[in-house]
Parts: sequence; structure tokens; C-alpha cells
Amino acid sequence: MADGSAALRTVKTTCAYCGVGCGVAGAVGEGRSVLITGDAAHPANLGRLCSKGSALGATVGLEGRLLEPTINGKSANWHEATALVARRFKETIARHGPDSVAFYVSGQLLTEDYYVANKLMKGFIGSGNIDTNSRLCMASAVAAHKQAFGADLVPGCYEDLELADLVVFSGHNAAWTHPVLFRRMEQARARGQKHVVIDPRRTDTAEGADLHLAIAPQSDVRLWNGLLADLVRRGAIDRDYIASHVNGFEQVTAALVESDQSLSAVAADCGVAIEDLRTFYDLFAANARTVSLFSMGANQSAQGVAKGLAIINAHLATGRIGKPGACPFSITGQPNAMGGRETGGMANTLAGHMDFSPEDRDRVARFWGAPDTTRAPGLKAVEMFEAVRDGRIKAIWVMATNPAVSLPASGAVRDALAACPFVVVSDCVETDTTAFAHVKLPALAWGEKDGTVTNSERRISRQRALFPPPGQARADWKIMADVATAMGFDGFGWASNAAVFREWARLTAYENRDRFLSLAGLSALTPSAYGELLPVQWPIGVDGEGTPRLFVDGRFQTPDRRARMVPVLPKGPAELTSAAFPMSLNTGRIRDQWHTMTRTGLAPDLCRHAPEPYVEIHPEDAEALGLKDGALARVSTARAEAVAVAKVSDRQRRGSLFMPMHWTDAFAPSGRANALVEPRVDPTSGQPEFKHTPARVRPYRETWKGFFLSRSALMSPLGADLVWRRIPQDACQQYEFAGRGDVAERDVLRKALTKRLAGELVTYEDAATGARREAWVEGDQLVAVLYMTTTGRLPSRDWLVDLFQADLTAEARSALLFGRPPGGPVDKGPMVCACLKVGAKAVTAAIAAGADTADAVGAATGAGSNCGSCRPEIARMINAFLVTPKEPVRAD
Ligand SMILES: Nc1nc2c(c(=O)[nH]1)N[C@H]1C(S)=C(S)[C@@H](COP(=O)(O)OP(=O)(O)OC[C@H]3O[C@@H](n4cnc5c(=O)[nH]c(N)nc54)[C@H](O)[C@@H]3O)O[C@H]1N2
Ligand SMILES: Nc1nc2c(c(=O)[nH]1)N[C@H]1C(S)=C(S)[C@@H](COP(=O)(O)OP(=O)(O)OC[C@H]3O[C@@H](n4cnc5c(=O)[nH]c(N)nc54)[C@H](O)[C@@H]3O)O[C@H]1N2
Ligand code: SF4
Ligand SMILES: [Mo]
Repeated sequence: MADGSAALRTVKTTCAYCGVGCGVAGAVGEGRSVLITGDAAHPANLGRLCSKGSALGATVGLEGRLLEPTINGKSANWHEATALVARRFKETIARHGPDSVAFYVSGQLLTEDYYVANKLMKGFIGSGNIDTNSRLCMASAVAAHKQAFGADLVPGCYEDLELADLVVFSGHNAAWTHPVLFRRMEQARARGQKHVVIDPRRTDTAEGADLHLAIAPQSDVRLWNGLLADLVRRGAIDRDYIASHVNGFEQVTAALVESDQSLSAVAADCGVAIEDLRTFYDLFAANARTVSLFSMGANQSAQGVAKGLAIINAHLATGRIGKPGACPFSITGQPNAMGGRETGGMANTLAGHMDFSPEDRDRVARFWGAPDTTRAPGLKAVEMFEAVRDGRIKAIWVMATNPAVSLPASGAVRDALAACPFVVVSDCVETDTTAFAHVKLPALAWGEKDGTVTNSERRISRQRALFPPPGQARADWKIMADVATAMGFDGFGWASNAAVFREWARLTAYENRDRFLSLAGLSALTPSAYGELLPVQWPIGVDGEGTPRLFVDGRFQTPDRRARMVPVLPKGPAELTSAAFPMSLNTGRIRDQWHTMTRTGLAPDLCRHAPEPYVEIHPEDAEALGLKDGALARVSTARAEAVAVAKVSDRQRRGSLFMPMHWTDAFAPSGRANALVEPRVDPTSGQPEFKHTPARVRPYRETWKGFFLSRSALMSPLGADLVWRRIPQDACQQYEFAGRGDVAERDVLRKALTKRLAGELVTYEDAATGARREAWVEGDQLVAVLYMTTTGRLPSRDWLVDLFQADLTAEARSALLFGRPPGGPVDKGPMVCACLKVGAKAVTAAIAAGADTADAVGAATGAGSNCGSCRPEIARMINAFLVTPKEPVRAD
């Protein structure tokens, strides 16, 4: 164990985070301590973990956890809470019909949970109104798969990523979002694999790639259509494959010729150099073993389905599917995005890859013994919350997702939740969404829950419990099954999660003549076999054998077994920006945070790479706007305004902005990106356009700023007009503030921050500069520090933060008021390597001492030697050092 004590037992489980689905071995010690390592036997990661996975042990504490049910904020027991939820849902349904209620669920539920939620809503309540946050994530890929393959089928497997000679990353920042897979591909690259990145930003994935196409936002369809036209011109398509296995080729090529597909026209529309476009098309034509990964830059778009289909078209036309090292590959985000798609968590699917045809619907209804099973799809996430807002939906149950932060136009979502007569939220912790709940239900979290998840390559793995349930927390499937039973429904009386899983596996095999999705070999698992289940990829035959790769025989799930090419958007997308909002706001992820930070925000090491909400902007745009690197900027859209720290960088296209999606009321109320995002959706998939909202930006121009370091966290948000950000540190919480008001504003804040502080107060004030430095000390322990200034100069925080970790010396005490560390500045810079805790200063020092490769920096500092997701950043730092003249060049 990290603390030297012996592990009591080691439990194999699956990481809580991304769709790579890495196997984790947890050596459990006393209490809730656990030492996390990668499971060397798990095929997804073979022992590797990224920074987030490695830090799982730091996120399993009980701070902030929901440990008992509450009704209107008051403690309740499970009996009361279950009875109330059942009664309110029943009454609402009796009065307003089944479509007046809804579930909004999540790819962070287990498959067993998802199955029960879907059975209850679609089968027994009889409404289609269950949708999932996968609507925000995978819906466009799902729709594209269904159109092209006849069902939501991911053709490839991770091995293909290593076997490929060319990997194309379409709107996929794998270096940060699927780091363990990216490492596998980087190793393949060292063996000669080529990487092409299609992304308007120069991401860390693009940084080291062979080619980066920094396309104009939303020009993907044009790019991929241009590729197909080019392949046809070259005769580089596979006519035999098309003749045997593909419909629609003629329609697609006929649609293509309606617009100018010359290299120069395509390059101009996509905003890339014609040589770069040619290089991509040459590479694609030359490499039969090509995998095209696509992720949120493709899916999260008003043309998300078209983007997916355009990519798939290029693969079908070249027969690059169902073969080793060749496939279009929609990569999933959440640990169980796939499980949700399988069980029917989306409003427009029924269950087990069966939809609403009369035969499918009757089959599922018979299997469930549920004559009221819905005959029609329900509302998709964005529509669902609109229906909540306008009163059509009167009771909603939110599970394992934080829509008050993560849906587009989150202000309107908050209005909807505030207006809804009955809101139930099942979560592990308090969130921006639980603030709206009439009933809060405490769910088991990662490390306590137990069941199955499916990763991006269709591999089912077990999540297993490391710890006993804390407080009264319960498994989501059990919470729902009890409510269903209390509502009077039969068929929810499972004795265990193993029994739920068996029923689900039986459904996949039930009257299954042509559905690829089958878990037949698992439909009679005993509880102990379920407990010991090894990772396996569906389809799973009756012999229990899995299937790594689909479509190997060229047969698809369409009625005639042929794949379909579908013509998509022959013309470029409409320009959305305007004089009022001339820029394009893109949003997405950062390396070390997970979504709304409910878990990664607990690990200080994960908060140091990008500690504050930021907006990235090109240097020329910044200069034109008078915006300096590190200054606060106001970002506005037609929806709302946010304030974030400007990050001036030529990795951004001119005219584009990028903001991370992660910050919430708990960390930075004014830095929430989704308040800004328009709820525009793809017409087919209903997936929101998160990557392109017309916006403008200008300096915030604060009149004062300050920071507050406190051993204990502040309990409540501090007023929305103030710009504040919380940064968790090892022994204290750091709060950064800025405002545009006068002295009175500062005084109000000071009072709120300090009213409960104990200890001796030492103060320094300078009226001339508006500087104020205060420290609260108890014995030799620092309790809190508050610095404010109107002139803009504040000392390094790192040194002060470190003072909370040790006894206060006399020297440190006086330095507190000087506002300067005794031995000069101690600033570690941002955390470059979160796994080994190496800051930018240490990396720079190693480079200055001669380390000129990422490996050499790793040898000198350890940075990059674990998950490797900081290696592109280290490489960038080396390059910057090498091109920066060491001596200023003299003009004479
Ligand atoms: N660190 C971390 N990892 C995660 C997550 C996390 O929260 N944090 N979340 C997980 C989840 S649920 C998901 S869905 C995945 C998402 O993983 P990714 O899809 O890799 O993540 P994003 O940052 O949302 O977006 C990817 C890229 O799309 C680009 N993009 C924007 N507009 C366009 C466009 O018009 N065309 C193209 N081609 N690209 C465009 C963006 O600039 C961005 O770099 O990550 C998973 N992994
Ligand atoms: N602007 C912008 N917005 C985006 C995106 C973007 O790229 N840009 N991406 C979108 C995408 S792809 C996604 S996936 C979403 C993610 O958005 P959310 O799903 O809202 O984000 P999370 O923070 O992962 O929220 C999960 C919640 O579930 C809780 N939880 C975890 N495990 C369990 C469990 O087992 N049971 C229960 N009951 N609760 C649990 C956690 O405590 C947490 O509060 O965000 C979307 N929003
Ligand atoms: S890549 Fe990282 S976040 Fe994703 S599953 Fe593996 S360890 Fe977890
Ligand atoms: Mo996602």
C-alpha cells in the first residue's frame, strides 16, 4: 500500500472513466484506502492506466457524498423515499398519461441499471421517455451505424488500431481523451504507422501527427466527400467489394458530382492548404489498412450523422471494413456508453437492438410480459428538457448525470428543473442538478457498485466492489426495481445483479434470427460465473466465445445483408457567425478532468494541469481585441455570458475560440461553458452542436482581484456576479476572485469569506496600491490567507499553498505579509505530468540541462513515463526551447 500497510485483498475491476475500459487492480487496505494499478491481464490496457485512472484512489473518499435519501432536503429512509417516488409517478401518469413522466439516464450507469430503467419506462410505464446523456455523445454515430449497417454496430477492435498503417483521427483528441489507446497507437507509430488528425485546433493529438488538417469548423463532410470523389477519380475504390456487399454507391457518386470536387475547391471550403489535402488523400488511397476514428468533433454537430456517414462511405467504397487494421471506428466516451445503446437507453430504440417495428415491439413486450410496452419512441434529451420546461413532462428522474451543467443552454435546463413539479435525482454526490431535486437518492459510486460495462470495442467487463456500501447508498438497479415494485409492476423482483444480467442476456438471444447483438453464451451464467466473468466481446456465441471483429464475411444486419452508402450534404454547411457574434465557440475536454468534476475535482493533482476555466484564442484575434494572455475575458453568445482566463495560442484557428466544458457552480459559476451553447441539434440524431456556437469575446477588465486560501472548503457559492474559481490543493482550497465593483464589493466578499475564521489575524494594508494581505494563524498552523489588490500584482500561490502543509516558521510568518517567499519565487508552473507530479518548471529545467527528447525528459524527471499523455506537451516544450534563440538576436 502507499502508506506501507498490507493490502487485505486485490479486486479486479474496470476504470470509472472513459470508453477505453481499462482493467484496474485495486489492492484494498484498511478503511477506504486502495492502491490502484493497471490490470496487466485486461486486453484493453494490458496494465497501463492514464492520469485519471491512476488517481482513482484519491477520489474514493466520502466527502460530498449523498449517504441517505432526502425528501425536500430532509433526511428520509428508503421506505419513505421509494413510496413517495412511486406514488408521485403513478399519480402523474394516472392524471396526465405515461408521456408526462421521464427518465434521463447516463452512460455511467451499469448495464444492469440501464436494463432495469428501460424495462420500467418503456415496458411497464409504457412511455418512450427515457433518454441518456449518450444523446450528447454517441447519438449521431448510432444513427449513422443504423443507416449504413442496419444496426448500431461498431465494426472494429483495439487490435485494429495497432494493425493499421494509417489512423485518421476525426474530431478526436485521443491524447487527452483516450490516453491509453493513444499510447498503443504511438507505439505503432514508432513502427511506421501514419497519423492524420482532422481538427480545427492543434491538439496534443495533432502535435506529433504526420499531418494535421486544421479544417474550418464543420467542414468535415466536404472533406470526406472530397476524399471519396478523389478515390473514384484515381480508381482507388474496391469495385468487387461494392458489387458483392454494398448498395448506394451510384447514388452517392451521383450526388458528389453536383458540386465541385476539385482539390482546390475542397481545400478552399475546408480552409486547408491544397498540398495538405493532397497528402491526406494520397495517404488514404495508398493504405488499405486504414482506421478512421471519429469522436465528438464528428458526433456533436448539427450535421453529426452526415459526418459519420461520410466517413463510413469512404470505408465501404474501399472495402476497408471487417478486415484486420481497417474500419471506421466510432470511439465511445463514457465507461458504459455502449451498454446503454445495447439495452435501449436511448429514446428512439426499444431494447437489445430492437426498435419499434410491430414485430420487434411485440417480441420485447412478450419477453417482458408487458402488454403496455410503448409503441413509439420518446423525447430525445434536448426535447425532453424543453417538454419539462413547458410543462408537458411533470415528473422527471435523473440518474448518474448532471444536466444542469452538461446540456446545452444550461440556463434553460435549470429553469426547466426549477419549474418541474417533481424532480428525483439519483447521484453519489451533491451536484448542480441535485440542487433542483425534491427527492435525492444516494447511489453506490465507483468502487462500491458491481456489474458490467461495455467498452468501445464491444468488450463487456466487470466493475466490482472494492468497498462495502457507505451509509444508506444503494445500487441504481435496486433503487429502480423497488420503485417499480411499489408502483405495482411485476417482473422487478430480482434477487441479485447476476439475475438482472441473465435476464438481459436472455433478451438479446430471444427469438434472435438476425440480430448481431447477442449474449447467448452468457444467458445462463451462475452468480459465481457472473462474479468471475472475464472480459469478452459481443456477439457472444452459445459456446461463450466472443467476437473481436464484425462484418468479416461482408454481411451486414440489413434485410439483404448488404451495407448501405448514403449520400450526404453535397454542399458545405451554412455560415452561422454574424456581425454580433463573429467567432465560433468550440467546447470539449481537458486532459485531467472528467466532465463536471464531481470526482476528478477531488484529486488536487488532477486540478493542476489546467486549474481554471479558460478560453483559447489565436494571438491575432487576441491582439485585435486587446486581450492579453492570462487576463480575464468575457465570452458572450446569444444565450449568456461567461468569464474565463484568456489563453493566447496559435494552436487555435483564427476566428475560433475553445472553452473546456468542465466547470460548475461548485468550482467556477461564471466559467460554465454550457450556459453559452445553443441547443441546436442534428435533425436525425437529436445530438447537440457543442462545437460551434457563434460568439464574441472581449477583455473583462476587472477593477480588483484577489485570492483566498483556506484549510477548509467554503460551504456555499459566493454570489454570481463575482468571478470566482476554486482550485483544490493538497492541504487547502484555493479561491481566485475578480470583480468590477468598488471597495464595497470587496468588503462584502471579505466578510463572507472570513466570518467563520478562527485564529490570530495578521494584516498588512497599503492604501496607495489597494493591496491588502491578511493571514489567519492558529498556533503554528496557517488557517487562511486573503490577498486582494487593485493594481494587478499578486504573489505566486504555490509557495503559500505549500505553507499549509508544514508548521509555520517565524520567517514564513513575516514573509506572509511581505507577500514574497523568503528565498525568491517558488512557482512550480502548471502540472505537466499528473501521474508523477512533475511541474512545468522541472520539465523546463531538464530541457535546459540538455534533455532534448521526451524520453530524455522522462529519464531526468519521470515526466511522461507512466501513461504518456503529457508526452506531446513535453515534445512541444522541447521544440519551443530549441527554436527560442538563447541570446537575443542583435539588430546590428
Ligand atoms: N480527460 C478526459 N477524457 C475523456 C472525457 C473527459 O471528460 N475528460 N470524457 C469522455 C467522453 S464522455 C467523451 S465523449 C470523449 C470525447 O473525446 P473527444 O471527442 O476526443 O473530446 P472533445 O474534446 O470533446 O472533442 C474532440 C475534438 O473535436 C474537435 N472539433 C471541434 N469542432 C470540430 C469540427 O468541426 N470538425 C472536427 N473534425 N473536429 C472538431 C475539437 O477541437 C476537439 O479537439 O472523451 C472521453 N474521455
Ligand atoms: N459544452 C459541452 N458540453 C458537453 C460536451 C461537450 O463536449 N461540450 N460533451 C457531452 C458529453 S459527450 C457527455 S458524455 C456529457 C457528460 O455529462 P454528465 O453526464 O452530466 O457529466 P458527469 O460529470 O460525468 O456526470 C455524471 C454524474 O453521475 C454521478 N455518478 C457517477 N456514477 C454514478 C452511478 O453509478 N450512479 C449514479 N446514480 N450516479 C453516478 C456522478 O457523481 C456525476 O454527478 O457532457 C456533454 N456536454
Ligand atoms: S484511458 Fe484512462 S480514463 Fe480511460 S479507461 Fe483507461 S485509465 Fe480510465
Ligand atoms: Mo461523452
